Amino acid sequence: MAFQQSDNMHKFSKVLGSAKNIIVVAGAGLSAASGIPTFRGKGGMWRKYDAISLATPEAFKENPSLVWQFYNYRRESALKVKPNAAHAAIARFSLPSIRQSIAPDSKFTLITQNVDGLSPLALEDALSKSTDAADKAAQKSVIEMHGRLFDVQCTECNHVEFNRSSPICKGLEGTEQLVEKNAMDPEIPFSSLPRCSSCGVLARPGVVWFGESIPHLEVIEDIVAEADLCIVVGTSSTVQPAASFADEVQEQGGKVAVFNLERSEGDSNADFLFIGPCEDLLPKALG
Ligand code: BJW
Ligand code: ZN
Repeated sequence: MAFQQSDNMHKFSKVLGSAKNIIVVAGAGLSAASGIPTFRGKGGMWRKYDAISLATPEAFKENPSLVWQFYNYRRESALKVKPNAAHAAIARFSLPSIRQSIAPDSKFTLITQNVDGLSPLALEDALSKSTDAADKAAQKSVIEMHGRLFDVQCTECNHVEFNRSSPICKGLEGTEQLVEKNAMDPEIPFSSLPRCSSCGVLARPGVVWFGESIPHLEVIEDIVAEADLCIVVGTSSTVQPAASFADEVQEQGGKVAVFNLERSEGDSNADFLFIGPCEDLLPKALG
């Protein structure tokens, strides 16, 4: 029989209900309704800023001052926003007590490419509202595969510190306005940039740049290899290796459902395609 894609939420619920190993692969669209710009679409960051000069290890070597201003700006923006209904729907679904009635005896992992920390915050919030012991005991179900904006990582000893202070250091205070105008100061001295709290040398943002390997990719690959349902949310599916996870799940006989505001790379192969804002669709799909 020819492949038939569906946009039927009732049929999706049936597949969800019988899935045993569910993954959500998320991208910037998940946080769009919180007010965090995406990378590639209309108003996307890579339309205003040059990714190669800001999100590669070479760029940081060349000019850590520019790169730190960009990430300071991103940190300050992320500190001002809250998880939205899509983060909340995923977080609730990740709780065993809730999932049990929707997809009995299933395992769940959110693999997010986002570095904004909103999914872990939504999970904390969902957990704080639960009184169920199984929820409290459950393993953390969020993997932030491209790192975290609030991790500060030493360039020498690799010490990583989770740091949500604002400003991150005196030297970057107020530089957000320069970034807004795309007029960053190329000459903030090294000595005024964030330092490692353990050994004192220059630190870098704890995110994964182009050309860098994904930390613990083998753990992620094992989870993907077990999945029988891959729910792809708000990603253009253009950045590897995350862009391949859906195909891998389908190749091993699993189903794929894509939730995106617009058509995205490879979505014609998905078993389910739901076009619209994920903050509206996910609470219905996972509720
Ligand atoms: C909504 C919505 C709403 C809006 N509701 N939807 C194989 C082939 C070719 C190249 C490679 C390859 N393997 C590796 C590479 C190189 C590279 C790569 O993939 N390049 C491609 C561009 C071709 N990958 C890497 O370098 C990765 N490393 C790696 O694989 O190591 C091994 C290796 C290295 C080199 C060669 C070979 C192997 C690392 C990638 C790191 C990506 N880093 C960034 C920056 C992180 C820090 C930061 O935030 O600054 O990660 S780039 C940026 O893109 C960020 C994102 O996580 C990532 C993905 O973007 P995302 O989330 O998809 O956002 P958008 O904007 O593209 O899409 C948003 C979507 O949301 C749109 O579709 C909207 O429609 C939708 N949307 N509102 C629902 N309300
Ligand atoms: Zn150090």
